[in-house]
Amino acid sequence: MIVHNRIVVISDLHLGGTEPAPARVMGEAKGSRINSSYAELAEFVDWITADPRPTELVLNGDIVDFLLDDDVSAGISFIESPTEACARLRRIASDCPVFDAWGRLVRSGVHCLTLLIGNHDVELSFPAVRACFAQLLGVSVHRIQFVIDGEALVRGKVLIEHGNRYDPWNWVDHDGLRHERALQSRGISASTIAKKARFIAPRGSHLVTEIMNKLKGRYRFIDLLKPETEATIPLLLKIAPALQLGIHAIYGIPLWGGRCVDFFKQDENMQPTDDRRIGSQSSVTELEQLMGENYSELHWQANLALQIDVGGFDDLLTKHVVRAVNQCANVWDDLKNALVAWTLKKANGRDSTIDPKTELNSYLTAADFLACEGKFEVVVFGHTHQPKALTLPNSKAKYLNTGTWVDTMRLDGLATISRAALKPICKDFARNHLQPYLRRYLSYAEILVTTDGTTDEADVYSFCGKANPHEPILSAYPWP
Ligand SMILES: [Mn+2]
Repeated sequence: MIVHNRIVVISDLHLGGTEPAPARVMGEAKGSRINSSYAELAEFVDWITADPRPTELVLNGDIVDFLLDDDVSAGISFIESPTEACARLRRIASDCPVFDAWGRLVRSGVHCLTLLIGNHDVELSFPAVRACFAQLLGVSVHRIQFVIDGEALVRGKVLIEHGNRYDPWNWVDHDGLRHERALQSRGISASTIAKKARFIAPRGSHLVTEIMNKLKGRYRFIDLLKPETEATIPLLLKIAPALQLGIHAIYGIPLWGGRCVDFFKQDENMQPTDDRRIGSQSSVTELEQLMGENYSELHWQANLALQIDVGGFDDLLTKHVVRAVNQCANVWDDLKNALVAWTLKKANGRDSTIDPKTELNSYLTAADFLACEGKFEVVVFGHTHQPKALTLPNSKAKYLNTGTWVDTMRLDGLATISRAALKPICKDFARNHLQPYLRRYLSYAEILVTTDGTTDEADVYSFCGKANPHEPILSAYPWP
């Protein structure tokens, strides 16, 4: 009889924030939570626990979300104090039944739990936060495996990682993070580290805390739309053109600390050529594409600000982003609605990422290269929030993406409908009446590895309740 090790992978749970309350003022949305599937997730974990086959449940990054903040003025892209990060984790767990379910899984003695770090939960790598996580599960920290420092997880011929390593907006400086942790473990405050050596959160994190969180009260759809770069940034610029300089400044973040002055480069296999550097080789072209003709003027202004004051990032944000955010809270009208919708339409028209059989080139190329180099049969990523299952062109290995458990808006239909038909949709967006557009694809990968390391089965499914756990990838919950 062939003995299998069963691996189940989920990612991008983004647990945290407070539950959205019904709007008191028309259109104003309260509550920052984006995952409304807490109960379903707990049911899913209990479904695994009840299975007699020993299973490793892998939480493949962005498990909790330290960037989801109801205090939008805070703008904290990285919680450097372990005490505060623990307090935040406890608050996230306080109304989340999933922590108890994970505890039951580990205490079963049959199954085990492994966590990888993503880009919204880097604080989970802190020793104190790992201990706190285990305490919340009611188990010893030694019974949970934490994969940190940018390592990938390998099980036989299966490679698992979050996937943000191939995303110039969300690449994490794990060396900087490790340095802060080394000090923390000795009880030394991070504030004693020279500014040059400090960990800097990825630019994508700053985009969330400095801009998106601040706009979310007015435009709740902002962090439910994917893909982030291709849809969200053009959309932000349509809502508030004055945000351009702020977005430019955020894109330049790797340069601000004065440490990472060299650009991060990806080789032809989309691998970072030097893991210690951040930035993007293609930053200029990419920004030109996103921002259009005003780019050179912005570039000049931002560089001037940099020369005047290396620590001038806060200033730039205060002057340009905060003002733009305040302005756009008052200038919403039908014309803007239409523009927003047309932007979405364009973004979605270009966007083949909705198809579970296609993947963005950077992830596809990176995964194919990894499979060839390491002779892997299966490569599993998360991060993009788009579930996938396809065969990689060169290696012929399987590529799985575990998608997300957060609420999702897929506006694929907009690409074909008339401008007139867009009007009621725009109105719904303006009023934060999003219920008709929200979908939940509770996706997971299930992989069977034989004792000699080869894979027998590897696929992505949607969980639609214990009675319907193995539904096709894009089956939305609730299952009919
Ligand atoms: Mn991510």
